Amino acid sequence: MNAADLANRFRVPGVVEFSENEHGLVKAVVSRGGMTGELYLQGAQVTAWQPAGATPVIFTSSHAVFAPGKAIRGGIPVIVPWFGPHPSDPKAPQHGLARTAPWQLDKVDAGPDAVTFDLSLAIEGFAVTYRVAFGGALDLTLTMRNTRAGETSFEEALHTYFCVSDVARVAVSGLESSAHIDKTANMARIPPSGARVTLAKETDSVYLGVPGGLAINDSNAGRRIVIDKTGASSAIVWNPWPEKAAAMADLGADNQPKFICVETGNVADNRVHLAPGATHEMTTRIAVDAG
Ligand code: TA6
Repeated sequence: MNAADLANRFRVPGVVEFSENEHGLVKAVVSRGGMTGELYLQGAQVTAWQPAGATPVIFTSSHAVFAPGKAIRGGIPVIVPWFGPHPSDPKAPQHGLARTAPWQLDKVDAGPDAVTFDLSLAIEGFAVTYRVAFGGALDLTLTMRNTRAGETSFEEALHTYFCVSDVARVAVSGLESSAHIDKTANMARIPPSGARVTLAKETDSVYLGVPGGLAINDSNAGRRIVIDKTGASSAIVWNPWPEKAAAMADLGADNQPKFICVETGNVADNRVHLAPGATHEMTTRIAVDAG
């Protein structure tokens, strides 16, 4: 549907508005009581969220391309049903099919605590539903239902880009007891460090069996970004560092220090197995405090 059709069905004057760019990409723009947010229908991709009285929390590259079929660099890409390269098809797109697909918007509810969007997508034997609630926190719920006649499995991640003062000066807590796969070191398996995660070089780490919530401690900015999760056993920490960022036309070295990806999901050893008709739910809640 185009912006006009969506507005006819879902617009909430002054709270939820729809617009369309020159390439026909449609987004919802949310604003209420000082909180603002953005959601593109392509990929059901959140590209902005800023709670009232805070600076932006969700990062989107200033060089991002907003065009049909092109993954938007930043925000919260929804990664299903595989993470990274396809396990067997080298021609399949990296990070699954959902993040460039046209999702269906099913409902918008401007409730007392949040402005909530319900979206859905059918891909490769899965019925996917995704709820995004923009409020004092950002609440995300991703549900996968197996519509095949047999058992299946999948990987998933909410590939969230967070605004930070300087990626070299933040520390991620909540991963101290988890081993990780180091994708910059030929997929080496690294035992738990017992310490918060700091970045001093290109970092691409897939943490497995992550027990609880996470936090991005940005003392330089005087804030902490708190990431609570349910149904998600993996966490991925990524920043390409300047040299690789410079080679990414939709990122660039200028954007590189300003974000960290701390992603929540179920990947690699934590992939999810589903019986026919079964569903799996994953939630992520993002909030900020003074740290
Ligand atoms: O989540 C980290 C990662 O898998 C990195 O390996 C890097 O490829 C990043 O995702 C971005 O992937 P993209 O396909 O969006 O360029």
